[in-house]
Amino acid sequence: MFQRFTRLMSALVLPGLFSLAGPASANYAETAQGKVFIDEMVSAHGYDREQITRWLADASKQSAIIDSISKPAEKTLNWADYRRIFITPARTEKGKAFLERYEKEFDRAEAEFGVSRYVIAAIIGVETQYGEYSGRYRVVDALSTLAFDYPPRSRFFRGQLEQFFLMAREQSLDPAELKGSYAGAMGFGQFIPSSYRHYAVDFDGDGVADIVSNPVDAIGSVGNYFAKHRWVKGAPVAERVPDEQTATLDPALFTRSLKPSLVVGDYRKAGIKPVSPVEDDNRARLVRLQAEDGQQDWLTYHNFYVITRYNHSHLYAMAVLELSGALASDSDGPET
Ligand SMILES: [Ca+2]
Repeated sequence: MFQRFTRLMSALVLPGLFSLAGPASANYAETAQGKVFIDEMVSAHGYDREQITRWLADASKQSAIIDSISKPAEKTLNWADYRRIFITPARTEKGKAFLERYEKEFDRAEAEFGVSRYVIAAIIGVETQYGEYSGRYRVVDALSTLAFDYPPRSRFFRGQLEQFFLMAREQSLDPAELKGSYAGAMGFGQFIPSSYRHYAVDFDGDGVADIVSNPVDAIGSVGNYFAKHRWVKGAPVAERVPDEQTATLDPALFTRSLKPSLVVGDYRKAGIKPVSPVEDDNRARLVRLQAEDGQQDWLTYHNFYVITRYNHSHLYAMAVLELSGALASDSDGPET
């Protein structure tokens, strides 16, 4: 019934009005791309044609999603503005309560994955304020909109839509009900479907890896994500470089790629004196930030790069680093 009603609506509304109207039935099941997608889900993964058609037909195009993905905070803000969003007394206070509440599970995650509890908690804090804001869009709406109505990333999100249906089937979750961010990221740690399938773990032993509503599974899954991306236990993440050490530095030493292309020795030769216990052959990248009180230079190491594997932004990694430090201060737990 709903399907017929939405088809009727889309016939009555001029296509050009969709973007003004916000949510709208795009009837993705009847588009050329949608039909190919349905065929693939049936032939490659054995889905029931009627079922997958129904899910796609019920997906709404959301113009707000396209607006959001077109201007992510990581691309439009400087560090001062970005920091103001994520580093707040409330986020620190709630994080300490979260660490206390799940103390035993954090002990277990540190032992099993070798990842600091403060980093795991900071990721969950930056992503969703410890599960408070894990997304208001239906994932099927978000991923369908981006897969079929956002050409710049359609290939990626079409893949995520496929992964999403597979993940829902594997975890016995209803794809019509799951909610997430505008980019289809779900749960405490905002895993996109492919990450869910690769890195989510059942950390409380109930047989299901549920990172959407189970904070214990989320803690283990973030730890596992970091371990799989080669977090080095106890290694330094980044350190502030005094201004006088970078005042006359060759600009080429501020490398562009998130992946460090130089080593500590290159920076030592240029006059930078790291205080962290790092060897000359350790990978490093010098990053310049626009902070509230002027520019800051940071020498970042391998573990900083690992944080950017979670979200491809050095501002994101800085926020996680600073929040993890705030969570560790005056804490009973060991600083690692
Ligand atoms: Ca579980």
